[in-house]
Amino acid sequence: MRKWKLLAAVAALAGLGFAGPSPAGAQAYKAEYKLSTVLARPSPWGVGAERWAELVTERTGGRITVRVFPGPSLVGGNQTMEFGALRQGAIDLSVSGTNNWSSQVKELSLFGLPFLVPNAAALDALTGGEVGAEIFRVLESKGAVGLAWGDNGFRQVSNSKRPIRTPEDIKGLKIRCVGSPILLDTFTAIGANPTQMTWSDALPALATGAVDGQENAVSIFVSAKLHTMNQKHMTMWHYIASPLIFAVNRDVWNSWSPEDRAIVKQAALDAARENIALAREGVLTAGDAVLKQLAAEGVETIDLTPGERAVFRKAVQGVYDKWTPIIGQDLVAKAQAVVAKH
Ligand code: X2X
Repeated sequence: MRKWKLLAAVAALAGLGFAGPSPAGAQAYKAEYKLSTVLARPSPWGVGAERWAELVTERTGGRITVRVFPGPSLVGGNQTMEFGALRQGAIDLSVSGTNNWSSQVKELSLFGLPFLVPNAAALDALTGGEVGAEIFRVLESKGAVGLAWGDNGFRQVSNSKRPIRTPEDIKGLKIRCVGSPILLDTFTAIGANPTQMTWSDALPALATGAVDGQENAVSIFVSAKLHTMNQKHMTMWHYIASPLIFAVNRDVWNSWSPEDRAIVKQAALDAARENIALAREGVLTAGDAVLKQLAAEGVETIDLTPGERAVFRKAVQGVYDKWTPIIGQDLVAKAQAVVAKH
């Protein structure tokens, strides 16, 4: 037993010994690593992504130099293609929303189930527990190593036409949705007219009135200045949470020394903590700081009563029936059990 422990210790030390910048026989590091993110600063998402890149570059003394590509320009702006590019190696690292990857990783539509997650504590219990671990195992089997969960905030609905309190109010409104099929089904179920487009196409579509509304987190609404794009009515229905995932291409991850992997992971956790704090600051009800500022810009915020929210929840039951088998019965049941405690 003692001898075994000694051998293990020697092996670990030898491993560290070979972990230098250009060890003989080990895979060479790239001169630069590409990090993809939909959003740049000042959005909390962009802060998380850019901070991760900075911390990794700094803490590895430049052994791993990370360059940020927002937009996400590495996939021609098509955010739904990001996961494929990450697993194939066109992207080395990414900070992405679960919605954006959900058409390529079906389990991620879990977070698209409408009105599943009631509050941030429930979201943290999901991502920090067995559900999050299971999703990271799925990602790894597909070629990406998940290192940390961040947050983009609860997604609210805004529009240029009228206040929304009931499914009747949203009927027929043309709503831009992020590219996740479950969200299109959700908006269709409540009577809206959803249309999917990239974020870069969404902004001119809102500005010109080609679409009436959109669904996004308040922090994104503010950083993109959607109040200057006709968005005067915002309903705080918290219909989905939108966690972020900090991930690395699996081959790239395996090419790094254990020491560097630990640095990259810790940097992801640190950057995610900062991102989460910013994403959740003052954005949940009409009385919160950010929404008061928006009110001064002419944006009317509507808080739904629990009863009003329940009417929407009832209207989307068909989405659960259709999507639970696609996401996986077990995973959905596990998530519902966690949520029930909050
Ligand atoms: O496209 C969006 O709406 C955004 C920026 O929030 C996401 O990528 C999920």
